[in-house]
Amino acid sequence: MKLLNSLGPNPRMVRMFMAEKGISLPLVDLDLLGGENRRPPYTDKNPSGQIPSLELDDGKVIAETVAICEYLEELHPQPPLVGSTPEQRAETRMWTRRIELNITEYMYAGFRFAEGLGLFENRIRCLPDAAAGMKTKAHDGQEWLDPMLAGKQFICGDRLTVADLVLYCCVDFCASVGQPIDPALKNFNAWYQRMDARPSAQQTLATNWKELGMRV
Ligand SMILES: N[C@@H](CCC(=O)N[C@@H](CS)C(=O)NCC(=O)O)C(=O)O
Repeated sequence: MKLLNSLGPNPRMVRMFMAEKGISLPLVDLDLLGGENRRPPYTDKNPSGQIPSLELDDGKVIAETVAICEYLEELHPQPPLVGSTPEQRAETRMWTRRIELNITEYMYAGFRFAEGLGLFENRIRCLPDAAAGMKTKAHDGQEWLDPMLAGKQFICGDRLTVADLVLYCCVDFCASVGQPIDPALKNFNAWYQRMDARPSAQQTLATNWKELGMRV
């Protein structure tokens, strides 16, 4: 089994999940900036043309970060980052979906339609006029989340989960490319600082991120 990997917050999220669990897998690096992910043979494996993917020993390919993490959790249940009871798993999935639908998808679209336009305009349909609105929607989602983080270590209370990793990797990246964290969101900022201090966050950050100008 190997992880098809590259620069970027989504591959970083899976690597951070693996680091938290102590899972080590061979990494195969693809040239995202050069568009290797948008042509065969990669698109024969993952037709969405996005990275990461997990290639199993029998050649099957699992794509989508959260699906990859769920699969890895089934193979390596400890420490649980989805959950060890039906209730915990449901709570994690509820929050992961809320985070993706209300925050991270808007943040990524805001980036792709603005600062990332040069990279994305020939890959996907980009709507530059919508960029500011996407960022506003992302901010609305963060503002909605902020009071619910009060008094909590993590999104699911005292349990670190994949929902935290999805949000952290996106926020950390986007803050470095034009979507700074609003200082008014006190709980959100404190949560971000706690996540950023984790060894897994530091271990998965590209050593040349400053040179690249983005936290990937
Ligand atoms: N929904 C996908 C998103 C993956 C994604 O957006 N990956 C980015 C890297 S962070 C990518 O492949 N970007 C290059 C491209 O889209 O061409 C997932 O969860 O795996």
